[in-house]
Amino acid sequence: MSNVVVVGSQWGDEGKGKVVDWLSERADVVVRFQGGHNAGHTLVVDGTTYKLSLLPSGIVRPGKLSVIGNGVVVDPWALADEVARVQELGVTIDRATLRIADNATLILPLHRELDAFREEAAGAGKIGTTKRGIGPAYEDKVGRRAIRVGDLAEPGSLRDKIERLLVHHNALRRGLGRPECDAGELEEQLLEIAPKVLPFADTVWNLLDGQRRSGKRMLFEGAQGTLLDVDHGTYPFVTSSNTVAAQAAAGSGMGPAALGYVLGITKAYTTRVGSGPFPTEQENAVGDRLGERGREFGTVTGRKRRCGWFDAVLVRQAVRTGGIDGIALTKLDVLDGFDELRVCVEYRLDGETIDHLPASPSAQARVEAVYETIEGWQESTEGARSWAELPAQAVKYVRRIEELIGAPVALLSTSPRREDTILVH
Ligand code: 2SA
Ligand code: MG
Repeated sequence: MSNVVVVGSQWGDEGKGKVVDWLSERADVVVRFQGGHNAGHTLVVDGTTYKLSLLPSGIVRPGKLSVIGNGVVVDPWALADEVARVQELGVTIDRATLRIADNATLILPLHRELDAFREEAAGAGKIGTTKRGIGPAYEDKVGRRAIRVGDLAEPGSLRDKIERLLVHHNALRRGLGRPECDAGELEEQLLEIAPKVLPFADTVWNLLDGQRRSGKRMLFEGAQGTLLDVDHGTYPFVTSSNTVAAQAAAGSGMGPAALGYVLGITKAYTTRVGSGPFPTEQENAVGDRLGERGREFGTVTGRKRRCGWFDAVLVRQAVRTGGIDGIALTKLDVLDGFDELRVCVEYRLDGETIDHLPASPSAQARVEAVYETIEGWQESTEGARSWAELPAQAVKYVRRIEELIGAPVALLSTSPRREDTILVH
């Protein structure tokens, strides 16, 4: 197996956790390269359920190295909590199993607060963020005033960095009518949490380069999905990082040639949490049924997900912008028992037919899905472990999706259990 990058090809929650876990068994190193604890991956291993947010999925498997790359935004308190929670389930987490890039940006309490203040102030125009402080932390990174993991190891200069950061934030907070932050208090908080983070800090690009040279197999674990990418997604209703596969290189400090196969995790229908355009959304019995059968609630925030038909236009766009070589199709069993299924094959915009989602937010909100109807199947596909076990109509549905998106289905997942995975090619 070459190295593999796993990305979501829709709006996140495609079932990446299970596929990453399946692949991590075959990898030596598992690397996260963007996002933070806004991600939520549920893994079921030997009957134990692990809910991971920030830690790479490799952490639950003995003998794997898990790496949090420079492209990730790290909330040190969330990290410490998650490490403690996973350790309680019997997992060993130490420097042999976890490393964190010393040049990764920290999420601070003021970022979480700012995220919440802004969402509250935005009313109906809110993004529907996870309120983890992700956006504000990335803003500070790009604004060149962030506190980074490695800064915790230099207590002598920490105060200066905090004061520089607070010039910006306190002006912002005054403008929002919120109390200012105290530099001394933040310094104290950071020095207190530092011993929980610094044991894992490392020069990750160098470590990964060495791992690669010694032939170790790497799995790059994406969070969220292509339509939430800050450039290629449904801007401004996106997250604040690049979620496409190319970010695996920049967000870990490896060259693009290190990435290998790009696997796009794709749900057999479509869901989205938070606000923003969703052309195939079904605010009706169909959407309710997909949500109930698919148990569509967020791992991290427990929010109910919006549900709709499969949108081949969006996934085709994700295949192209992300360089997706093949997809893992998940949750096909949720479609069992429908008389008819619909798949969006193109859009209508102001009387014209278009084959992609335009960049303009107002155009995105106006596009209408054009559907093709495919006959459903009444048999259960849940737990199918071979192609031959699938009803003929289910095979037809999968084949039509491949044709429409221009990428092959490499894996088919037919239940949350890792054994229920069909390797197609
Ligand atoms: P943010 O917090 O700034 O990243 O939010 C911006 C938008 O990105 C969406 N977003 C997500 N969408 C789906 N799943 C996500 N992760 C968790 C999960 C979600 C949860 O995997 O289950 O538990 O609710 C995720 N993270 C960010 C978010 O909804 C905004 O639209
Ligand atoms: Mg998720």
